[in-house]
Amino acid sequence: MKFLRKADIDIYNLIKKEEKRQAETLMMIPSENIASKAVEEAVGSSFGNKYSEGYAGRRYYQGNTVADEVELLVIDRAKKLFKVAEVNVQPHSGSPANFAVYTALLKPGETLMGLALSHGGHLTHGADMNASSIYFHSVPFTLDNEGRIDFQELERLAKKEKPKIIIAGFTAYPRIVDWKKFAEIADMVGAYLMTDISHISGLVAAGVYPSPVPYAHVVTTTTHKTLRGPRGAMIMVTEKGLKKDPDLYKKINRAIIPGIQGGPHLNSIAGIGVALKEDSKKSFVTYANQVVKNAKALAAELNKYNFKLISGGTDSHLILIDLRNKNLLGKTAAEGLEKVGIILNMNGIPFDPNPPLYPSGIRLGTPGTTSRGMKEKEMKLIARVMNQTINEVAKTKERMKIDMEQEKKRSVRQQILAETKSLGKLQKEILTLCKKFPIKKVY
Ligand code: DSN
Repeated sequence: MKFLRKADIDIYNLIKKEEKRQAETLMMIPSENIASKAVEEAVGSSFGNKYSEGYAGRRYYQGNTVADEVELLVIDRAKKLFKVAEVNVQPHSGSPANFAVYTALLKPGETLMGLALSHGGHLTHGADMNASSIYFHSVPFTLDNEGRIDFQELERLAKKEKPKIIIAGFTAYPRIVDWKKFAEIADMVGAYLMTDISHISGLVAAGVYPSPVPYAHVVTTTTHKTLRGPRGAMIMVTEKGLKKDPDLYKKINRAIIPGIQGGPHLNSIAGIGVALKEDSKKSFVTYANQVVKNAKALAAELNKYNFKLISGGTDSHLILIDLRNKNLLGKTAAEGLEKVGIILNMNGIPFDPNPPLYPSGIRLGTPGTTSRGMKEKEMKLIARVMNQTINEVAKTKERMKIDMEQEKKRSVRQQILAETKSLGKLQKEILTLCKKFPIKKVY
């Protein structure tokens, strides 16, 4: 970064600071990952200078012959990797990708059904305050008491509400989804089945998580999670989708531009292409397998430490923990873990008695640590440090006689963490682990 360093020392220093933060902590937010140097170079390339509204062969501006080549190449790679009929690689990220599908298939006020935000669905799956429920009629479905999708309720609601789209997708669901069951219900009521595989697309590409492609009409995904690419997204149209609606791809393309976006980010598209090539390698299959093995190992250890895992465990990269038996809010636990270098997020749990800003759970995952080469042995260490951290913080809270209402105050949480003296020692353990597994970004 010699040019940046000379031109703008402030931004250069902040980038270096963030690199150091990432190097010295564990990336355990399940939607984050460490893209390769090759991906970074493509994203930083001259493609970022070009405007390319439209699609290959039909651009509004001149100078797009190379843009056409790169976009078609990336589409081709995505089609092959996911075995789909058509792909749009232009969505700037997951939220516009999902909104484009709704724009393509629904008129304002028509009905969509997605997993409730409080049960692990995404904001864009019809959550209150999101455009997906402002402009469309959203009927959420939920999980059962075991933390699994409640297909009986879904079927009952679908028959009653006759949605035009059923969304099978999530940000906090650790289990394998029964795509076939979703398809049966969608087909029963004549709905489009849209699957949002943002979290698991890398696992699907590698064949370590079942593909929804034979069952869905449309599949959306971001490209920066388990897929390990740059920030961006794709909308895939399946053979089944084209059978239901031969104009489906055209409708999706029109919804992206002129519907909701202008020019595509060609530099990100080039980066997605690089990632898709990496994702086609045998080594990526090994990586994706290890992501799941690590998550299962971590879940097993956490169970031993009496953590209450939603659904009891995981089949994927993701773990959701109900912390109520540990007497700590998710926020306090996440902040305490950040102090020791374990970066994860607070999260709502199904039927959470606490409000969304002070939820009862935490969510974590293994894509980032697996990209650094960590395996089951390291997961054991991480589980132990998590357990010690949470126990120590909870003990301090008890000693200070702090109740949950007080715990919601930032200053009180800071006080609890400052009084928990053992965090420094635990942080050193995590730092040593990070140093043993440096971030290389070469896969
Ligand atoms: N923020 C992402 C996640 O963490 O799941 C989804 O947009």
